[in-house]
Order: sequence, then C-alpha cells, then structure tokens
Amino acid sequence: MRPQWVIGNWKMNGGLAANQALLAGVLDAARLVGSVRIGVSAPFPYLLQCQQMLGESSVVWGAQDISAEIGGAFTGEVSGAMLSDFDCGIVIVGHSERRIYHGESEGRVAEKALRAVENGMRPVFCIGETQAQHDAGETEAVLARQLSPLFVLLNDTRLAMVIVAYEPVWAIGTGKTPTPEGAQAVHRFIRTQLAAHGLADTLPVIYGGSVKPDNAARFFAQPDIDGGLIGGASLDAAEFLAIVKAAQ
Ligand code: G2H
Repeated sequence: MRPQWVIGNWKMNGGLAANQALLAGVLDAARLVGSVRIGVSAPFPYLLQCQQMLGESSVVWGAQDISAEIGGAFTGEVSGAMLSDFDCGIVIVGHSERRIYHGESEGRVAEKALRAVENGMRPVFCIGETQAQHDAGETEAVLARQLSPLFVLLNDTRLAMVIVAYEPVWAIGTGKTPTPEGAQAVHRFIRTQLAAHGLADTLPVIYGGSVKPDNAARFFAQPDIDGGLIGGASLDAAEFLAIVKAAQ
C-alpha cells in the first residue's frame, strides 16, 4: 500500500498573519490524521515561517519553484541550496502556471527536478494536458513527452525521489474535473511510463485540479491515485482538513 499525500499549493497567496492561522490548521490536520503525508508549498518569503512552525511536526514544506541553475548571476532566481537552508523537503516543478506564464520548457522543468533531488528535496513534478489537447485525444502523448526529459536526466535512484502530479490544465482553478475514473485511467498510463524504471508500483502519483472536500474522496479511492495537490482549497484550514481526512 502506497501512502496518500495531500500537498497544499498556496500559489501567490498568503501573508504572515494569515499563514500563521493556516499553518496551525495544517498542524492540527497532521495531529488528527497521522496516516496521511501532508505537505505545504509556500511562496519563497514564507519558507522561514514554515520551517519555524512545522519544524517539529511530520508536515513537509517547500517552495513552488526552484532554479535550474546552481548559483551566480541569475537575478530573481532561488537555488536548491537556498531552499535546503530552510529544510525544504519538497518543491513543485513544472506547474502549468510556470510552463504557460513563464515559458518553462519540458527540458528546463526536468533540470529543475534534478536540482531538487541533488539538494535532497522531492520534486513534485507536474504534468498535464490542455483542454485542446484533451479534446484532440492527445493526453497520453503529451504526458509521455513531458515525462521523457525526466527519464533522460535522472537515473532510477534519483527518479525514486519524484512525486508525479497529474494536473489537467483545464481542471486547474476552474471547478471542472475529470471523472475519478477518467483520472484513474490517466494515472494508470503514467504508471506504465514508470514501469521501465522499476517505479510503477512505488512512485507517488497524485492528482491536482479543483480538488475540494466534496470530490476528494472519490479521487483518492482510485487505486492509482495517491492523494492530491490542492490549490484553492488549501487556503482554507477547514477545507484542507476535510481533504486530508478524505485521504485517510
Ligand atoms: C492545480 C491546483 C493546485 P486548484 O493548480 O496545484 O489548484 O486546486 O485551485 O485547481
């Protein structure tokens, strides 16, 4: 049995005071539901706050992006070593909002995953098709293409650190979702891609895109879905707790 993960992706939301209340709620969730692996991906300025508040708990925290560079003259970038200074255990890479708004290529995203692993963090490697690709029946081809640079850059030992997040772009923040069975079929396909690396049965593959308290349990009940990456609903402590409970 693979453990279930529930990871909050706060995106560009929050502030010191609001985070304090939210992180207290995350700690409550971790105390109440010990069987679920809980993560928080916060904006860079709040990683210290996460480290201070979550440090004694089972909750893992991390950033929403990492530089593909190691260090030096890259204004605005944040390196893996810097994230390690704040004991980050996870980092999101290749979220569709980074791929779309910041032009991150498939190769670049895989380099970021490599930097994460080199610095002891688990990359939450996001993949997903757009509405047009979905409608054209290209989902599997798109996902295979997004995964392939990862298989080139990371050897199987490093690959074992990855958490794959399937996030159909058309479901992100829209309230639209695939059916749980539809998501399950895609997760099964992702596991076939992992099979060549001996990781089909062990790597966490989580679902993201409009996961809410009222639909979470149906996604998490699918055999190949190992939890969720939660955006909007992770900003409300009660909703986040309800989703964590749905994963137990
Ligand atoms: C997808 C998800 C979290 P939301 O981006 O990564 O966000 O749950 O708001 O759709």
